[in-house]
Amino acid sequence: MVEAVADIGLIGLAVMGQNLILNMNDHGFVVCAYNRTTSKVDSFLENEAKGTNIVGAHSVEELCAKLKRPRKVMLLVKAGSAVDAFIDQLLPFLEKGDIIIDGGNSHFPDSIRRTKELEEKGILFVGSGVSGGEEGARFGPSLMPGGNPAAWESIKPIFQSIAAKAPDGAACCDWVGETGAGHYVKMVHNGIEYGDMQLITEVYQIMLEGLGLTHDEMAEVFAEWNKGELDSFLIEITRDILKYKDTDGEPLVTKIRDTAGQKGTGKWTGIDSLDRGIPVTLIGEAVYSRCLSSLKDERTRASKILKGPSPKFSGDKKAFIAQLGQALYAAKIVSYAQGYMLMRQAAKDYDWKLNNAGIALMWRGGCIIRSAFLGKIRDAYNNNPELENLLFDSFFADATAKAQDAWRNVVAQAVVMGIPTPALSTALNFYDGLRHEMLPANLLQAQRDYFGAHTYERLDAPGKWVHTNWTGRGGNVSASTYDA
Ligand code: 2AM
Repeated sequence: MVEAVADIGLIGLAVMGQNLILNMNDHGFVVCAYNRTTSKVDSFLENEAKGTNIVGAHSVEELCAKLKRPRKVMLLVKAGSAVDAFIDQLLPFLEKGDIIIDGGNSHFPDSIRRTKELEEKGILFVGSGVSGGEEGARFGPSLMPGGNPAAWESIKPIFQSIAAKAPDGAACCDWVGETGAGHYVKMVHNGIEYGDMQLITEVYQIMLEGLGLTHDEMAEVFAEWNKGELDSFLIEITRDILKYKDTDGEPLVTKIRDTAGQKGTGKWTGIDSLDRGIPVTLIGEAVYSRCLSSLKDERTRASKILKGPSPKFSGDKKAFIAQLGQALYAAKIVSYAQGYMLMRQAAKDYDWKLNNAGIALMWRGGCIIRSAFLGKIRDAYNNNPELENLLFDSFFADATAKAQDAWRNVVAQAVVMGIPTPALSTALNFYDGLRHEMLPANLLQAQRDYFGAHTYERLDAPGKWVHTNWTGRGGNVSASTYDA
């Protein structure tokens, strides 16, 4: 009879899995490690895990036998069929009330499905976003668990002790919501990361081409920004990157080919926003900007054919740099507001009770988008859990109001100089669109009714759909039964 000694089992001994195990061990939990290729279990126990309380298993059966009840098994394997395969292998050795946690990069619809399928079998499934890379996994990741809420009490002590801590000491891990909510929120997190990075690169291009600053001067600007409301991991690493010199003393960043890669989670967020009809324009522009960057050969040809203005700024540089910081801040607020709009809609669509303040806290530390600013978002949702839009919170409404003159000037100057600012400007366009009670969609509806008899709703008769015979020709029949 194998003794049930372990608090949790972990399957998947790639770097993320190994580091999470070591992190759990540091916090006093006994972990049982297993991997498809079992030689990795032995090598892990003999090397990285030597001298720790970590135990190993050479089969799924042995793993389950070594777990205290309710059993908790965390998967850190390749997303997709490997997760389903392990779930199938585990089921014969689990009992009702046992917990399976998927900490991989799964797409949220899979987590919705797995939660439901396993619930029918009495097994509690958790799909958890894990952010912070290898370093985060080892010393404190941001953890975003969602799924079957009945699992939370059992896994909470482990998750909250291994998670990153915000500066106030709070764990960057809380229950996100039901079924696929954890992986959904992780997806939106990644999309927001795309947006934050894109905004910083636009500001960099303006400082480089428009203001003609050196990389060391720019590093100083970022260092200054990192002391204020923009204080964040991405601003901090940008400062360090700008200062970093190649062997010849030139800034290394200038030697990097300007084509951005992507793994697809930003794209998932963009596609999801289109599916849900929520204008997450900044992340969309961030994804498209990476696409445009990768058309390097075409851009090289275009640079010789297409004309533009001279990108030289004439004016008070110091004042303009301060305005750049304001523009960056305001656009970032819009980006998070859009991300929260998307999560709000998904919560409606899937009937999730999303923990909005908790989400900001989970992103506050441990992950790439960690920033001081997320503390303010948490405050906004703590003050009003039903907040319709982040921009309606008085702190953020005031912040955007204060920043907007600078923001408008930055976008205007960039347009005049011919420097692209897709994210900074789409954020401003969204802001202006949102604050217009009347948009020109009345004309658009008229056009649709004109050419396709799609009907329109009158402002003075809400709910009443009418068709106008705009030309005097044709009939009065509306197109409610067909789409032209
Ligand atoms: P391996 O060491 O046996 O390849 C990251 O790739 C982790 O996912 C590794 O632990 C790897 O196990 C595991 N993994 C990848 N594909 C898998 C599959 N189809 N079935 C089981 N484990 C898999």
